[in-house]
Amino acid sequence: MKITGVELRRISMPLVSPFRTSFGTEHTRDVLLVRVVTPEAEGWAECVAQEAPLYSPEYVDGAADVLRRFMVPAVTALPHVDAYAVERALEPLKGHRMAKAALETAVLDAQLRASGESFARFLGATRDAVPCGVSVGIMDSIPALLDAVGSYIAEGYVRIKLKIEPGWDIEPVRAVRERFGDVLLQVDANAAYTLTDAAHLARLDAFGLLLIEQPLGDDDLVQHAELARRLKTPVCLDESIHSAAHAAAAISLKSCSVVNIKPGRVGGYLEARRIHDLCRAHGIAVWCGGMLETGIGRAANVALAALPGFTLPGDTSASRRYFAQDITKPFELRDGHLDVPTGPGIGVEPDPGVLAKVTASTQWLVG
Ligand code: OSB
Ligand code: MG
Repeated sequence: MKITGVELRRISMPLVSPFRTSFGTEHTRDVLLVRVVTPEAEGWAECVAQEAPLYSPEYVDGAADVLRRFMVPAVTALPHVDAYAVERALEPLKGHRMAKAALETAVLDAQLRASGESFARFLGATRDAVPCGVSVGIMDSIPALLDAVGSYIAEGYVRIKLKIEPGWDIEPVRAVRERFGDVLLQVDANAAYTLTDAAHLARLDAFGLLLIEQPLGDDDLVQHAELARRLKTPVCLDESIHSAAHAAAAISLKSCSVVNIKPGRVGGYLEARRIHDLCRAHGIAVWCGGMLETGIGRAANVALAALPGFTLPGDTSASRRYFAQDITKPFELRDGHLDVPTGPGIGVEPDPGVLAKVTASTQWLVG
């Protein structure tokens, strides 16, 4: 396969409600889509970088820039391209894993559409539907939070994740536990605490949480290991795990007992699968995180979440949790699960009419 050209497309997707975390509030997803064209097939992917570098150092304008200047030229120069060749060609470029993941995933989609194989089959999925959780943002009040959680539970979500930060932690968790009984419940701090908060975070032990996600800083693997010794609640890492090497370090240091795998954060589905394999071999549970993806990113995540080591429900929620209108056929919850796409590649495509309506700009890069 040889690449004819690559399209970078920016779309603007209003969220159905603002999403507040310890690092900021999002109202609209400003998404970069990558379309790879080859004589055999086209491939689509979504870059998960956000508008501002608050969750990670990457941001969407930066991702578009590094793709345009360095990554697309490196890949269009290859005589034979597949996802592994893209990974090797981009390896000398430091960082920018979300940008790399988008290009590698678009090529993987094209390659699999050409061969007629689904993402799920390529990755080694063992299930045809995955149980879904939902990530619930920080709210203005406890009653507003209880309303939101109540409607998600009514829709069928099998696990609730509450975003926390200092000043919004013990009381919201207590209120959700009291109102909704033994629902599967976990929290995500997005790096809002330090090790000096250990005694405070240990107060969460009383609520039987599945896990606490990324309580400390991105670079704090050693401090997470110390915190994990002081908490009964299992520690899960998100921001700290950039690659399989980081996962190996976290496992050796005992920094966590659970890993949130986001393919964008780790540079793509090939690396995401390696982290899954490594964690599975070491008895570390994994689950599939999310970055408020459209149907394009969600389709591939749902395929990944169907691998055998994904033993906890993911943040792979239905389209309507994010958008009034998705750019693909919407993902809908069925008995708390999403069906794993079975068609070639990611198994879904953007609706041209919807895509035209949400597109802010396009750029065509020729090899
Ligand atoms: O930390 O998991 C996170 C969204 C954007 C950035 C970081 C995170 C999140 C979520 C939402 O928690 C997950 C989703 O529903 O896609
Ligand atoms: Mg997280």
